[in-house]
Amino acid sequence: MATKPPKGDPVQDAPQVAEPKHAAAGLPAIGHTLRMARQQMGVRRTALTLLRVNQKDGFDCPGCAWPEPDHRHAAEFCENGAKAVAEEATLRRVTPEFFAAHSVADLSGRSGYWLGQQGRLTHPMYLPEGGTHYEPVSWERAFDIVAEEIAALGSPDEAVFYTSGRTSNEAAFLYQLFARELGTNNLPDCSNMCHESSGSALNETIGIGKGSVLLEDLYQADLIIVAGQNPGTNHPRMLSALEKAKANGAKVISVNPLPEAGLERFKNPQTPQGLLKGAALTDLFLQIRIGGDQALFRLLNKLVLDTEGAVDEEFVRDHTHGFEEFAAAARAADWDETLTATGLTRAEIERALAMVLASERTIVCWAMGLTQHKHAVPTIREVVNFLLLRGNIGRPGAGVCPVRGHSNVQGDRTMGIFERPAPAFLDALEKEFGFAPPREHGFDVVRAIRALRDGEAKVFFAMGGNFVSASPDTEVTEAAMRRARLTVHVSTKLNRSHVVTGARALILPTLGRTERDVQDGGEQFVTVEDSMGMVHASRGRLKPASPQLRSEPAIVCGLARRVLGERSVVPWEEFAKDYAAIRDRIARVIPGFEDFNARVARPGGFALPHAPRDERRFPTATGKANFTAAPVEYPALPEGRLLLQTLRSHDQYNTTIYGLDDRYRGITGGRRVVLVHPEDARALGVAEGSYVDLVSEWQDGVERRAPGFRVVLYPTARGCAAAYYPETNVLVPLDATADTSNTPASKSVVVRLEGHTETTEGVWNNRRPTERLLSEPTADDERSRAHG
Ligand SMILES: Nc1nc2c(c(=O)[nH]1)N[C@H]1C(S)=C(S)[C@@H](COP(=O)(O)OP(=O)(O)OC[C@H]3O[C@@H](n4cnc5c(=O)[nH]c(N)nc54)[C@H](O)[C@@H]3O)O[C@H]1N2
Ligand SMILES: Nc1nc2c(c(=O)[nH]1)N[C@H]1C(S)=C(S)[C@@H](COP(=O)(O)OP(=O)(O)OC[C@H]3O[C@@H](n4cnc5c(=O)[nH]c(N)nc54)[C@H](O)[C@@H]3O)O[C@H]1N2
Ligand SMILES: [Mo]
Repeated sequence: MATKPPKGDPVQDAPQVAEPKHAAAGLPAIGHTLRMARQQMGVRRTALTLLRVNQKDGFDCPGCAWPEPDHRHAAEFCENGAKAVAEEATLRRVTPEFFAAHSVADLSGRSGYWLGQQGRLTHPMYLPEGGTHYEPVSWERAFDIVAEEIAALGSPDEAVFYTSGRTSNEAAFLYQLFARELGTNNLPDCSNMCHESSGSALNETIGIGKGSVLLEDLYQADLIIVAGQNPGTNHPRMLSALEKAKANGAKVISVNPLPEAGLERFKNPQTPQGLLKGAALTDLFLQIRIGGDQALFRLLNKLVLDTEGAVDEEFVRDHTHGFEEFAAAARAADWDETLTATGLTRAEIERALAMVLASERTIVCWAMGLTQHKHAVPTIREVVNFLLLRGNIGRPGAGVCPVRGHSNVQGDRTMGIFERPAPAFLDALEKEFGFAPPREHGFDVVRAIRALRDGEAKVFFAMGGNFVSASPDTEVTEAAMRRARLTVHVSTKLNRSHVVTGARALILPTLGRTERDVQDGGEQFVTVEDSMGMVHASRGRLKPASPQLRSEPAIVCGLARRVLGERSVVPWEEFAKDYAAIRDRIARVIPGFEDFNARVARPGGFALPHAPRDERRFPTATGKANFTAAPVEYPALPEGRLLLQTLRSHDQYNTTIYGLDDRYRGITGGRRVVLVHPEDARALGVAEGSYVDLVSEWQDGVERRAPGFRVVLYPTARGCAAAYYPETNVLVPLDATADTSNTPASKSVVVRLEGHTETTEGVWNNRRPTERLLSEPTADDERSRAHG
C-alpha cells in the first residue's frame, strides 16, 4: 500500500476539496454521465446503449438492484447506472498482446483504477506455475486445467466457488448445481459481505430473508425512514421513488452520520421542474453516531410502548410471538445511554417519535450502514421490532425494505447460491436431478479466506467479482490467495484478483448484460430478480466485446462436462443450447417459479411470493413474527480514537473505480482522503490538508495501517470518520465480523490517525481554507445549544 500511486501507474491521487453539495442529480449529473459514457463508448454507441437500459425489451441495468417503475421514462437510467453500462460497453480492450507487454508483477503494481480502465477482457488467459506473464489458452485447455486441479484435491470441499451479484438466475442455478454435484456447499458470495445481516435478522423474525415492500408501497407510505444508506450515489433511482412518495404526502427521516446530498434535495433529471428547483427529501435528519442505530430504535420502541394506544394490539396478539420479553427489555431502555450511543439530542428523538406516531404506514429502508457492524443482526432485529409494534408488516404502504446492492444478488440467493442451503431446497434438487447433494454447510467469504490461508482450500473459482479487493484484511486475503494451487476468474474486466494469484491462474472472459447472447438454440435472454422480488428478463443487444467470449451459463456447462464427465446426471449440453431448458428446471425446483418461461415472457415480469407481505403469514419456527430482545450494543471508542466507516464514493462501483471524484461530497481528483469532524480534528491536532496514516486497533493486537490519507474536515457525526473502500480494506480485521451473519464489520473500525510526513505532489497547491465549513452550524452545535 503506497501513498502515491504504484510505480508506473499514471494515475495521480491528489485530492482537492470543495464545499459538499446539498442536492443530487440535476443538470451536472446528465453532463457528467454523457462525458463518461462518450469516453468509453463513443457517441453512437452511447445513444444506442443508454436508451435500452431497463426498458421492457432491453437489458437490466448492471448497476444496482433498485426495481423498475411500471411507467418508465424514455430514459429510465440514472447517472451511476449509465456509468456502470459505459464501463461494460467500453470500446477499450485487454488483449493477449496487452498481457504479453505487461508481466503479472507489473500489473500487480498498478492501481485498481488503472487496471479497470484498460477495458474488456477478450481471450481466455492462463498463468502457468512459475510463469511471469499470462498466455492465451483455448477454452478446452482451460477447462482441462481446472479439472486437473480439482481431481488432485483430497475432497471437493477443498474447492471454493465464489459468486458476485451480477450473475443471472440461469447461470447461478447451473453454478450451484455444478458445485453440489461435485460434492460441496462451498458457495460464498458477495452477499456474505453485504446484506447477510439483513437475511439473518429477517429469516429469524419474519421467516423470509427478503424485503416486504413493493414500489407501490413506497408511494403509499406516510413515513419512510432511510437508515444507513446513500441512495443519491448507490441507488439513484430510489430518489425518484422518494420524490413521488413525498408528493403523495409521505415524510422522510434519514438516519446517517453524514448529511448525504441525495437525501437532502433531489433534482429529478427526468422532469423540467425537477431540473431547476428540485424537491427537498428529508424532513428530519438524525445525524447518528456510527453504530448507534440499535439504541435509537430500542428507545423509540420504549416510547411507543409508553404511549397510550400506539401499539397495534390486535396485530401483536394474532401475528407475533415473544412480545412480553421484548417489551420488558424495551421498557428498560435508558435515555442517557441512548443519547451517548447515538450522539443525538432528546429533542431530535422526540421529533422522530412524533413523526412515528403520526404515521399509519411506515417503511424502513436500509443498506450497508446497518449491516456491516458487529451488532448488525440485533440492530436489524430491532428495526423489525419497531415495525411489528405498530403492525407495519404485511399491509400496503408499510414494511421492511433492505435495499440490495448488486443487480442480481437477491436472485443468486434465490437460485441456491448459499453456503448453508435449506434442507427443503436440497431435497428438491435431489428429486429433480437424482444425485445426492452434500448436506454439510460450506464456507462463507470469511471462512473461505481462513481455509485458503490455512491450506485447507486449494482451488478458488470466482463467478465474477473482485474477491481480493472486496474482502477484508487485504494483506491476509492476498497471502491466502497466493497459497492456492489454482485461482480462476470468470470476468468482464481486469482487476486485482487476476494479478494476486495461486500457483496457476486462469482468466475466463465472459459476456456482459449489455451483449447479445447467441447459442446453438438461437438468441438467448436471461432473468434477474430485483431488490423487491420482481423477476424479469434481460436481453443484451450489443455485439460482444470479442468473438472469444462465452456466456456464464455456457462456461458452467463446459466446465461441468469436463470436470464431472461421465459421472454427471445433469444434461449440461441441453442447458447450454437453450436457457429455457434451465428455466424449466428452476420452475420445478424453486417455489414461486411455477410456469417460469410463460410468466417471464410477460412485459415487466412477475413478483415472487412473499408470505408476510401477501398474507401476513410468517413462516418462522414459531409460525408467528418474532419479537426479539437482544441487549443493546454500540461501539466503544477509546480516547483519542475515531470510528471509521469504509464507504463508496460517487465515482465507483464497489472495487471498480470510474473516476477520482466524489462530486456530492466536494472531493475531486483523488481517493485517499479521510473525512473528519472539525472539532475532532482540532482535538486530535490534525490540520485540514495534512496527511495521516490510518492505523486500526483491534483486540488481536495486530496493527493494520493504511498510509497517506489527506485529512478533509467534514460535517460527519462527532467521533466518526469516513474513508473509501477498497483502499481501507487493509484496516478491517478478518475476524472482526458481525455476530450470526459473519459479515465483515467494515463500517465500525477503530482507528487512530498518525502524522504522515510524505506529501503527495500538488496537494499544497490545492489546499483551501475550510473556515466556511467550520463556521457553518453543524448538528453538533445545535446539540450543544439544545443542551444549553
Ligand atoms: N454507483 C454505485 N452504486 C452501487 C454500488 C456502488 O459501489 N456504486 N454498490 C452496490 C452495492 S453492492 C451495495 S451493497 C449498495 C451499497 O449502498 P450503501 O449502503 O448506500 O453504500 P455505502 O457507500 O457503503 O454507504 C453506507 C451509508 O451508510 C452510512 N452509515 C455508515 N455507518 C452508519 C451507521 O452506523 N448508522 C447509520 N444509520 N448509517 C451509517 C454512510 O454514511 C453511508 O451513507 O450500493 C449498490 N449500488
Ligand atoms: N471495506 C469494505 N469492503 C466491502 C464493502 C464495504 O462497504 N466496505 N462492501 C461489500 C459489498 S456490499 C460487496 S457487494 C462486495 C463486492 O464484492 P464483488 O462483487 O466481489 O466486487 P465488485 O467490485 O462488484 O466486482 C467487480 C468485478 O466483477 C466483474 N464483472 C462485472 N460484471 C460482470 C459480469 O456480468 N459477469 C462476470 N462474470 N463478471 C463481471 C468485473 O471483472 C469487475 O472487475 O464488497 C464488499 N466489501
Ligand atoms: Mo453489496
